[in-house]
Amino acid sequence: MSERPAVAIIMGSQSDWETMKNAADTLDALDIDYEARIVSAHRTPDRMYDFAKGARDEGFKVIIAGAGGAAHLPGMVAALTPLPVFGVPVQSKTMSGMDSLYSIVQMPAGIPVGTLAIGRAGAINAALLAAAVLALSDEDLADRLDAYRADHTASVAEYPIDEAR
Ligand code: RP5
Repeated sequence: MSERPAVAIIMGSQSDWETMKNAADTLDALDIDYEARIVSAHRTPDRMYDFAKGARDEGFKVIIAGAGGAAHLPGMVAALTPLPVFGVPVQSKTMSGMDSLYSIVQMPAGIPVGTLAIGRAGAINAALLAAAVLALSDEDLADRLDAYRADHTASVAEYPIDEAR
């Protein structure tokens, strides 16, 4: 039997996938298995409860949860599982994601959600944080993460160029 993925990427809606796919692409680049699921706190609360309660037994080690608007998914899931939860505020149309950010970031003491930036940057960094957590007990992954970071550094030119030319 093949091992279950270590990372779960969950999101409140299909419409969040455009953002959360950036997390998936980053995990792909690091050769980390993941499973992506739509789990809505308010539209599929039973699915959310079952997922969160069973996540550790399913073999997941880290959960990346993206949601927008009244984004209670990451906090609700964090309340139901001991696994680390990284929350990604999805950029909403009405408030540009500030509603999502505030909904996720201000958890009362006792139930943490590691909150990332709004949108694409947050999704990518959530994946990199998940990788860093998993790399603590996986030397091969630690090497891949070092290489990824070295590539990132190498991609930055020392001098700016005039792109209009
Ligand atoms: C939230 O409502 C989702 O996380 C999504 O960001 C937002 C809008 O959802 P849709 O109306 O596009 O399904 O639950």
